[in-house]
Amino acid sequence: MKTFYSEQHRLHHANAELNDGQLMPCFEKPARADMVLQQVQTADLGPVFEPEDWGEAPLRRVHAGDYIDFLKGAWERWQALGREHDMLPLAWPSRRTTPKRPEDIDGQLGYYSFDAGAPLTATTWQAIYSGAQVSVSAARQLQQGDQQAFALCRPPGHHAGIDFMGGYCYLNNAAIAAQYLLDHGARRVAILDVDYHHGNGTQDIFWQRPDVLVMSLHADPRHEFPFFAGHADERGSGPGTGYNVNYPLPAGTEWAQWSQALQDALRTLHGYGPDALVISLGVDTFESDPISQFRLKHDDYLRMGELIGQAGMPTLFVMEGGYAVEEIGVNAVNVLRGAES
Ligand code: Q9C
Ligand code: ZN
Repeated sequence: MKTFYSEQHRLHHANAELNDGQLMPCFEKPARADMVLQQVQTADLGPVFEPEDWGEAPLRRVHAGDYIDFLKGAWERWQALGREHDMLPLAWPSRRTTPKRPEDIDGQLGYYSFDAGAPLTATTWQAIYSGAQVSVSAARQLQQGDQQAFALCRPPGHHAGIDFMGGYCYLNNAAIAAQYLLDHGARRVAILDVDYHHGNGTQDIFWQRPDVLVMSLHADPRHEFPFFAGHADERGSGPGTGYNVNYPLPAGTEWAQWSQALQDALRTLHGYGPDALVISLGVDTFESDPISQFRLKHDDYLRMGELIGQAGMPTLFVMEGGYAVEEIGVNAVNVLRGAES
């Protein structure tokens, strides 16, 4: 299958994140994408292409215009205040407040985020813009008739909602791809999120919509980030009721239990009958991931790919999480090889 990739991901390399009460070097770093690209080449998965530039329109089909404008202009406003370090939010609206958008840049950082896990740097916009172009370019390949394609996006996207960033995510690459497919002939699209964390941003974007079935297998939010979304009783609202399906799983989950949830999701998928499938491909379910608590092994990712491939649908894989940097390439490419077989 074809891989889409842009070197520009390197332009997002933040200094620190808050972990266990301490500022630590970011887990989400450029070496992650390097390892995946290296394994795509080592495993001879197929050719690697630069994305084309589709402009901002596909991003604005999914995200609020004011949010995109904020991301684009944030650094300039920050710098004008004489600040040189990465931008991080420090205040959020709480229950029983009416979140009016503040004028101040610190206020707006909180307004457009749900955590402090998405630092903005001087060149983050260029990196996330190119990541979204990678996703659209790969989606276009499906629309042109390829059965499978791989969008090697970095930073990831599934925690980014209509108008918020968080959890290392800014633009929801998988959602942008799904919307692109709908805008170019698909009647229904399904997103299956296999990242360890709940895809709260994707859930937010399609919450009220029946034209995108969103399914996520993830760590139970009672005990794991993003904490405030991902429960099994969250099923969508209005016309979207029933088109959001969550599979919260306990810490320590191994392939036997994980794959049962996957099989259930695949049955739901067939009942829905979409024209295309988008996989939010996080491999932070790996047994030695430094921030996660599932126990999938290298070979389990081959089985995962096989089961997804057997669904027989045009499938776009979009890279999400995975922080065991040395292993991320092998695990991600195992899914892709399994799907092709
Ligand atoms: N102590 C993705 O995988 N912080 N995002 C966790 C761990 C947030 C993960 C803190 C993790 C976000 C795309
Ligand atoms: Zn994750």
